Amino acid sequence: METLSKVFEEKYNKNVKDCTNEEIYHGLLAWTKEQLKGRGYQDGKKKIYYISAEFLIGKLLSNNLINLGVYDEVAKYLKENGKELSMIEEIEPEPSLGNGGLGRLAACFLDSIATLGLPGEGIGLNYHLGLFKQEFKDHLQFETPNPWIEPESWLTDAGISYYVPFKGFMLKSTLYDIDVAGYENKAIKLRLFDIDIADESIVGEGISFDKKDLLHNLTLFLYPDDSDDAGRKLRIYQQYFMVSNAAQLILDEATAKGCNLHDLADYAVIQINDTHPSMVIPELIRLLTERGIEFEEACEIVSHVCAYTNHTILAEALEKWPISYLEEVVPHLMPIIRKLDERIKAKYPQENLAIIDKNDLVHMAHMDIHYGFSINGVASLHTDILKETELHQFYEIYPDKFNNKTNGITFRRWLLHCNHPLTEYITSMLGDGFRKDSFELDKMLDFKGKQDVLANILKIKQDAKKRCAEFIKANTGEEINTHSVYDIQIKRLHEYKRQQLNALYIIDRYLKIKAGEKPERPVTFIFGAKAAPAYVIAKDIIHLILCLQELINNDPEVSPYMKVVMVENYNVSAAEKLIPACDISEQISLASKEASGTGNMKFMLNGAVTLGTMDGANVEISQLVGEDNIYIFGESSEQVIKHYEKADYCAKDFYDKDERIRRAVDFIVGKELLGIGSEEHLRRLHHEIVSKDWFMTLLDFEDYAKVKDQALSDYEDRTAWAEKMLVNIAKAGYFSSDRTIEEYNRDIWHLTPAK
Ligand code: NBG
Repeated sequence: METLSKVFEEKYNKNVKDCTNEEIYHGLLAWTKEQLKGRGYQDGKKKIYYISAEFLIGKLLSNNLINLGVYDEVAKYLKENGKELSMIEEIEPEPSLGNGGLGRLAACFLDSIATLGLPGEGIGLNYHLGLFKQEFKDHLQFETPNPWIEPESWLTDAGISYYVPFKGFMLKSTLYDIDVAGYENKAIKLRLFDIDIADESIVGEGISFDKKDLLHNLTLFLYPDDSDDAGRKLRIYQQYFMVSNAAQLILDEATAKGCNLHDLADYAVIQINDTHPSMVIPELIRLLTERGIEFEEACEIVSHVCAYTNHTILAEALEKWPISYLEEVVPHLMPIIRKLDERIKAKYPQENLAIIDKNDLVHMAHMDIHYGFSINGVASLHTDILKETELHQFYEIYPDKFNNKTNGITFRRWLLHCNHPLTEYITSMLGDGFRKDSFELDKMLDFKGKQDVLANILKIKQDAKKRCAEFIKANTGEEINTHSVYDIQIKRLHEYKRQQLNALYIIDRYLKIKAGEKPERPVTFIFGAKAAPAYVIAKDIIHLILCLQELINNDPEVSPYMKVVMVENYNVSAAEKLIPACDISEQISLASKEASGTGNMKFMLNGAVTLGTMDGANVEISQLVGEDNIYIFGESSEQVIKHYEKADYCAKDFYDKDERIRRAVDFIVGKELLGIGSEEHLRRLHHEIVSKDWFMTLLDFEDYAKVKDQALSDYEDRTAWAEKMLVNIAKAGYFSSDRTIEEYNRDIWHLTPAK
């Protein structure tokens, strides 16, 4: 800790004892960056380039200290000097460079790539103001900028620039790097491209700005509102800026290592994370042909370099860009995309395989599948659905390209960092082998039935609930009962994830309590979610939850038995505080719609029991823990897919014939909530649920309520519940992102790990 002490002396001319927490944070930041550099970087002939529009990295200080193996030492040193590392962590701003699972997965993957010693880097954009910061006012979501880049930050100017051509102008990039330490291993880089002339002062009220002012807005926000043409075009500008920089960097790095371009696949493999980076395919072909390679060969080369991951079957996320947009933004790519399409049409004339369809839309995923060598889904059920339904026509012509890579999470952040007491307890039971080999957690099963162990697990959960209650108090102002059941649903707000189903259950329970049915133990229903700024119904659902929070928590007849809290500005840091405290993990998407889910894995690892549908990775969780240790409800994905095919689901039928459902749904527009909230929002949501309900909330309501009641009643047998917690923790080993990345490497990337 001598070098660290020196930092404070040199930087502030002070002893650490006399530094403020801000000064200590900045001192630690500088010191940690030095340590990271000192570690060196993973290297090798061939490298994985993980290109992603999102990297939801979270705060970095503690994680870096853990991966550098100095966390305990630093914490101790600070404590001896009267300082608390956990307070210092609070000072770090959290970058919001992602929406949800897709971006967080990318961050977990970087941690695992580094930990496994694989040469690689992440490539994305340096959004100055992130996604947005969420604020609640009048029970509604408002968006404000979320600046995170301070004069001293984790970013380092890499001294690398490229020119990116657009129609009529060029933009010069600047590259910033963030080092990502492997756990007890060398580092890799997250490389974020930016423009120097980005100008935050063009942002007006909320997050509004001139979407056409490209010279100044290009890297301000992640996914600007795509509800209008200007917003959608800005997205294409961003995507092309990202991949053109990436392609130039990749070719430069490869040639510097001796690549002659013909053998690019020996030097580089690109993972295309959803369709946002798909233009890297025509861009690489363009750059290769500029450097003298024939078009046909360029196609061949690129087809051996690019691999595509699909993260959703929702049509809205499978990007299809009108030719006219691409002509306007990147006209130089269009001739290439047309040729790529003609080559396919010559071989496969079927319309549903085309890159350019008859409405002049360019299907980005189709381009990835034809011109990539691998396509993977992110959980076993999801991959099956891609093969059998969603992308079946492609599976028929390219069966060998399809493979599954069930998602994972980094245990360094989602156990070691966010739950020190549980980590220490597991270590005391098993030793610390599980930190590197997550499957060792399985050995916890040997402690099944051991009363002292079960009691300790319950105690650790109880302490986590106390800490979480403090966080909730600070965030929402609400006091919650730490002996209540913590039932948590935290994830992006989307109708398919069905936060509205949870809300209907809450209403149903409220009505029962009002009618005199007093439950044995209180429940706290905890939500956290951002809604996309232009997603009207998602915002209406937030409105409903916030109105319920107000109504229920202020009703002295009901609030002793239940409370509702919606955490404001849900982000990675909030997740780290909520997940260790959770009893029941809500994973209630409509079966077939959640590609994988990764929150479900974080919860089980921290000893929560899942209440969920047979969707995404829930299926694999249920297979691993067995039916006694999970609560499954709802229609299966096959049944749901059939409902869609036959178009035979009618929400109104459920509403008409089921009194209980009707009462809960009508409560949305009853006098209690109308007295609190906005009639416009509540009526629109009510109408949506009764007359559309695209994601079949009412179909699963009865079963959901039944199974949830069962879980709540089982919770009362504390020993039996602790046993479920233990099995969930023990079986979480499979969901380490180290396992996922090993599989990517074994089946797709074929890199040699550094020693
Ligand atoms: C999300 C899915 C999740 C999945 C993550 C990571 C998108 C487009 N997809 O189910 O909805 O866990 O990707 O794969 O964000």
